[in-house]
Amino acid sequence: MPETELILYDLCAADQDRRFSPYCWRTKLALKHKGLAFETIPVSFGTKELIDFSGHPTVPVLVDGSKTIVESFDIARYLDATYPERPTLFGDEKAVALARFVSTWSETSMVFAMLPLYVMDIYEHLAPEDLAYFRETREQRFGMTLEQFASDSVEKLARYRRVLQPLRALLSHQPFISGEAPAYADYCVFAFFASTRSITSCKFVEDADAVNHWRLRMFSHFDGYAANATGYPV
Ligand SMILES: N[C@@H](CCC(=O)N[C@@H](CS)C(=O)NCC(=O)O)C(=O)O
Repeated sequence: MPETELILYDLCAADQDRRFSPYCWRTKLALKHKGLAFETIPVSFGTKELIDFSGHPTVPVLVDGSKTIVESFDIARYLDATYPERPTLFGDEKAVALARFVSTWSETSMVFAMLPLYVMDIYEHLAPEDLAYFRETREQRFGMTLEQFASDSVEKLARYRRVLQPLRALLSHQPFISGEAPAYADYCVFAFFASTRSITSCKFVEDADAVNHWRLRMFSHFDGYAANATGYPV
């Protein structure tokens, strides 16, 4: 029987191999965890009409045969429900609730502290035709220019590292967020490190930090899947 083949629409920079969407990284890592074969189709801000068929404005968009699934957390839930015979991404329903908290923490508190540190790196890696869209939409979101948002980077890096304290404390006790082995909560957070590596050499954490040790474990997971993607040195 042929392996299941799923299709993922994945955000790319000017260089189509640089995949910088953390939410798409969550889905790629979830698919690897399930052991499902998949192909990615690069989508840039300027070619977003490629996902018009989904009726949804953001990637990831996953196509599984006749089904189209959107929103990274919903995709992970879908994969566990549809492929229950493969390794679970969550475990039981209580673990889903906890993973949802981790997901929300990472895409609010953590990313708002992290984004000023790499927003200009995104900008510098985009295709010329995507620059105006990115600047306009993000400046509207931030309520200031990209340059203002990215200013005071030394102070902002220190603040970001303080925001990581709950993660640091957890990873001082156990190798992964999910315990002895990584699962979806790990992918939710690590996705931001995997995605930023495609556009910046900044590692965001100090070498001795427990978060860095976990980050390196995650990069080497799945035979170095994330480490082998196009990007700066791990
Ligand atoms: N809540 C969504 C967030 C997805 C998202 O924000 N994707 C961004 C890329 S990282 C996107 O597609 N942006 C399109 C745009 O800004 O036009 C999820 O979890 O899937």
